[in-house]
Amino acid sequence: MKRLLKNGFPLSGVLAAALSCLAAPAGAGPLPIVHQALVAPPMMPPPITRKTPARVVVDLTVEEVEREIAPGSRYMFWTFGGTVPGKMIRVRTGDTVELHLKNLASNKLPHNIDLHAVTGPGGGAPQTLVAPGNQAVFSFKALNPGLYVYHCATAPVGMHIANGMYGMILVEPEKPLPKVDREYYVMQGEFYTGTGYRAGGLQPFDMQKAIDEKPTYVLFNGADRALAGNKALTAKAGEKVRIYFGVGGPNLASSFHIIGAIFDKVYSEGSAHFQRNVQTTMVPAGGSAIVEFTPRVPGSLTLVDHSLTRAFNKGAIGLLTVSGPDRPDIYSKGVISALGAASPVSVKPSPGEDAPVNAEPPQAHEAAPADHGRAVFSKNCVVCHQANAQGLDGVFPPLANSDLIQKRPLEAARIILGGRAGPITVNGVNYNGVMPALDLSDQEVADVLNYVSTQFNHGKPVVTVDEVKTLRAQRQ
Ligand code: HEC
Ligand SMILES: [Cu+2]
Repeated sequence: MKRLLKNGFPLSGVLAAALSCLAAPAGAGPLPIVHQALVAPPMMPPPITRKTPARVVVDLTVEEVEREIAPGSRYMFWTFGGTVPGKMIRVRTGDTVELHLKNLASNKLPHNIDLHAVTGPGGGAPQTLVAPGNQAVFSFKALNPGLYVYHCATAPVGMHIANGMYGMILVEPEKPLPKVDREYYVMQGEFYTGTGYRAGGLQPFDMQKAIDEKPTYVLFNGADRALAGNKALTAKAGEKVRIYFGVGGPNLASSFHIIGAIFDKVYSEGSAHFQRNVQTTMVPAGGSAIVEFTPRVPGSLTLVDHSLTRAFNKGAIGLLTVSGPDRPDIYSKGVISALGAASPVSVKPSPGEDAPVNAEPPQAHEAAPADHGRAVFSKNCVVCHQANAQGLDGVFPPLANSDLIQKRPLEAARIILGGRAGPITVNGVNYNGVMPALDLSDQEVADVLNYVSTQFNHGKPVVTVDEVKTLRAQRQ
């Protein structure tokens, strides 16, 4: 993965010298260029073995992806690199990070990135705001070692984070952390979906729930059971395990605890100093901790937010399966006997049987059969105009009871067909935003507008496919 920038002086004097000046601080030679390996959580990119600074090129692509948030329940996630949390970046103190933030043309919204490892305004956010189909290149020097959260900081910020736009960057100290046997990457975040926990179908984002800080889900790594079943973390008894743990939020702090383990070390708040022998560590929203422990007994360890209804009723639970020989000197079998009885009865739990995460089987729901207009609406419009088409104060105009749709349906069809930018007044309220073109067929445009008109404006179908076809022809 590593590519050293060849010292280009023999190539051509002036040009190479100029280039190397751009790439390196004054006085230093050109930094070797290293490409960041990006791996999906809960895995970590490999530890750094370099002893000197480099220019680390990170290709991070924003992807808006619809996938399961819980079995049978789907959600539109906004991600850094296609995963929640976003891909881990791993650099060394003194490195210069050259971040290429790409916003896929198929995305619907502008995004940016604020890295808590940056020294400077907005953590880089003002330098990286990109519309779909564009990329920003931004570089910064990692001055302080530590484990830092990054997140999208595009308005409404809470909404971007609540949809999954957070991850972490590990800035290793010059003298690296001691070697361990296993490293994992776990982040907690809440999700505010339109209906209840594990409700079926495509779930919209609910801004009011987010404002009230009443999440439907509190999750590790972006999905219910993301760390359970065959996706549980694993370790052998006696191995040293290190978890890079962070909280994306947007709102809740975590009382991070592992049932059945004691943290030998906690680098609180992701800093350079550690405490020993910790049971539960408090991690703030937008903060982190590095925890280390050594499982010694086979069975399941359970990762939880020890605010426990979040674990058992909202999903903040994960498993680490430990293999190895029994150690009755550390952890004996329970011996059960009737009070006053003579012969004890041994009860033998098999490893993993005690894991509460399996207590409640996932309920799969069939998505209700929806007409085409409603399907187009939930897939394409809800993300901005909201579940009941009520819009979002000052940001997205309402489609429900919209005077524009009621009085000028063909204008509405034109907007849905081609998008719109600039000042617009709906029901006497001014908005000034960008609605991207959504690449819908004539049929989809007609169906979604007729659905919105019938469902949310107490009207009738207002446009035909032929009319949309004519509008499209006029645009060309
Ligand atoms: C990425 C966010 C976004 C998405 C997705 C989106 N819109 Fe919009 N929409 C906007 C914004 C912002 C405006 C205001 C545009 C402006 O200020 O020029 C708007 C304006 C409108 C308007 C005119 C104003 C009104 O409230 O009546 C209609 C109609 C409309 N959108 C319909 C839709 C439909 C139907 C869909 C789904 C097929 C959709 N939009 C998807 C952001 C979005
Ligand atoms: Cu964003």
